[in-house]
Amino acid sequence: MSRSRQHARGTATAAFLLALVLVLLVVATVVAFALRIFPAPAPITAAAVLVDEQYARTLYVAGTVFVLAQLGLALAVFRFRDRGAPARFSRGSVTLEILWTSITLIVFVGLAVAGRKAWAMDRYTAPAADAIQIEATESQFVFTFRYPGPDGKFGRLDSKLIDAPAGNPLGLDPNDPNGKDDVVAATLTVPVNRPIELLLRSQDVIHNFDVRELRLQQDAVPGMMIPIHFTATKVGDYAIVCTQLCGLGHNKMNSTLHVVSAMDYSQAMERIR
Ligand SMILES: [Cu+2]
Repeated sequence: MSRSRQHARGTATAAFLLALVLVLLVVATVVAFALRIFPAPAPITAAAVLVDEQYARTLYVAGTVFVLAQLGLALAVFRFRDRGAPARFSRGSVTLEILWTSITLIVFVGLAVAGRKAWAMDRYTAPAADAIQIEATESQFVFTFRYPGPDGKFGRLDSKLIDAPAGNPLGLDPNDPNGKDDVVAATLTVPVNRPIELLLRSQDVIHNFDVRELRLQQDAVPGMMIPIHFTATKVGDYAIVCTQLCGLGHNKMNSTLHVVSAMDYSQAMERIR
């Protein structure tokens, strides 16, 4: 047997094994996603349902491309293996380059267009006129929520008055009548099926407000007041976490979103007042 024949047989095994590993990785990945081993918690807003639909669309498109590309790679690894002949150089194909670049462009623009409603509902649509305004202030490493009270007006804040140990973590000005009825709480309580406008602030570094069930995530930036809005449609307790690495205590920075009935909401407001 000539040396080149031995060589050809040897690379056939190696190429086959490499192609097989690729196919097995693809199968394992598809199975892991199909079985939904780590499912996201059920969405609790109409906007979150749209976000999930967009996620599924993106996953199916990207998943199909992934499977085709990896199987194509496995095929190429085996088919164009070393057969002992000198390698040929190819300059590629301009037609193919134009074709797959155009397809990629169409797919990406198409996905963006399909997801525009989900994005607009969260980001471009103003909150309903009767939305309840609640302020969310983040600091290392706590969330502090403030309700404007019966007058519907937030009192003035003064950073010089901030004194958490003395019970004034936000620096509420005691001389401002608008602030007299403001309610400050460590957790966020909202009535079910009511639009909520959350005003995000930060006292120190960049933090984040994230509730998985709302499919809503927004940074809180010092010096800015960033409004977000949502309407929770399911009573329950949901974790609020900070998803910006904001310091040593970041991993402990969390709070709870209580979505309660209208009656429980007014009772909760009475209790913390
Ligand atoms: Cu944080």
